[in-house]
Amino acid sequence: MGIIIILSIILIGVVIMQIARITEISGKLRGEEAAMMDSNRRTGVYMLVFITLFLIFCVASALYYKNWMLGFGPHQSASEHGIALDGLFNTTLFWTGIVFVATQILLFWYSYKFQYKPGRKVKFLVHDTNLEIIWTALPAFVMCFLVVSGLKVWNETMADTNDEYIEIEAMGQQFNWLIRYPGEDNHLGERNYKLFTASNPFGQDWNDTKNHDDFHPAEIVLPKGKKVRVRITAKDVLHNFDLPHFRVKMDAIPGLPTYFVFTPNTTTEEYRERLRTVPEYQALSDPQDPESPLLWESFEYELACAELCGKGHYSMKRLVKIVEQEEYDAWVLAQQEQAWYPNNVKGKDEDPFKEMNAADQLKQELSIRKKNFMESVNNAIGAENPEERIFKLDNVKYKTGSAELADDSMYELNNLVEALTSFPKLRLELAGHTDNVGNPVNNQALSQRRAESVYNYLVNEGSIDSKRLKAVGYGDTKPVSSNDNEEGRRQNRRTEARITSN
Ligand SMILES: [Cu+2]
Repeated sequence: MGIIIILSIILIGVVIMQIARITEISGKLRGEEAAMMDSNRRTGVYMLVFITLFLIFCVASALYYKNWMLGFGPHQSASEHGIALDGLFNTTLFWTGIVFVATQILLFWYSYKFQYKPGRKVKFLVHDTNLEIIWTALPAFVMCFLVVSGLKVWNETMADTNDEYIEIEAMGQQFNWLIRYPGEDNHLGERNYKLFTASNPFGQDWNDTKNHDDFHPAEIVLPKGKKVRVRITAKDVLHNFDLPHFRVKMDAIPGLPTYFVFTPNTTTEEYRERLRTVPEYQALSDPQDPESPLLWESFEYELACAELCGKGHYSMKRLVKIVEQEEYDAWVLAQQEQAWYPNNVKGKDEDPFKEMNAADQLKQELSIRKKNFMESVNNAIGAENPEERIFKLDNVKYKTGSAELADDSMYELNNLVEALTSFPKLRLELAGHTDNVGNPVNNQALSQRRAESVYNYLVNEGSIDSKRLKAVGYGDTKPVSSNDNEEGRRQNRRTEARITSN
């Protein structure tokens, strides 16, 4: 393809050269001056034809593509400041457009009008002060007007007001955008570039607890009508945070955080509604698939990178959704589950709160166990059927082959002490059971001694009246599950409390 294009260009060059030579030779035959005038007139006419076609093409293409262009037709800005910004662009386009059209027409018209004619003399204009004043003052005035109104819009847009806002962070890297939301506390935590690792893509400082609820969603979701401040940073090279539909565009510079403040004022759904009646958006979103939604139905806002930052630049796209406040709140709640710290850092080596967290976790687990245990005690007390007036001491464990209580059995035994204290009339039979592995006599003896260990703990450590308790060892005589597999045997080795009266 490339070779064909190059060959065509060379060929066209050769053709033009040949035509020029033929004109030259024919000129010699007809007389120089007549030939030159003839050629001038023809060139002048060509110029007029060209500028006419060119201007028609400019206007026609603008009309043809108007429904795709941001700032026109359905593509009004989806943010508040964007409307002022579009106005600015339109004003600039209006003035520069007048100058553009006028200069182009004059340029080409003059080349026709002032072509060589025998006897015509050039008029020399040495100096004209009035003319100088006019062509200096006029552009200066227009420029001042454009620059001042531009500064006004810029200052209003970028003003860091005291209004309430949602702050999010976007960090560009080759080749994607990392997004960070502040989580429940509404504050983004501290970060430091020295902390970048594979498991810490933002370099968040986990010592700062404000980081603990920050989450990193795959897409940007924002509520309609709320002010948003985006912190814009870059990890490696220059990127550019570009939300074209919101007229938000700002460089992301490594080492120099920038920001942009904007207020989305159109939800994704509302924007689709705008495109609904536009003929250009009635086509299939996937021309190969007749089932695919129409273009207006599948419209989505997007975040792009507007800086040529490397080979994968084109892939730096993120979905942006603008929703109503309630939907946003629900989304934040769901994303909160996936907060980075609890899912990727907590309890790991890089977690500065590792030990504290481990203690917290045990505490939490014990409180759940306690709640479940008390529930089973209450159920057993409330039950009519004698077979249901039993609760298991699942978390009472013994050292292997011995009746000595394992260290963490005390948590459940203390719960049992509490239950016995709050139900002073409660009397229990403490029943030890084993699986059928080994000698039945030994099993019976072991289960008896294990039941007695529990009995002793309750009486000695819990100060429970010994008359309320009785320890019985049943050995392997009362299995609750099959002894043929490990899971069944595990269920059979157990200690239970049977309510004898209450
Ligand atoms: Cu980029």
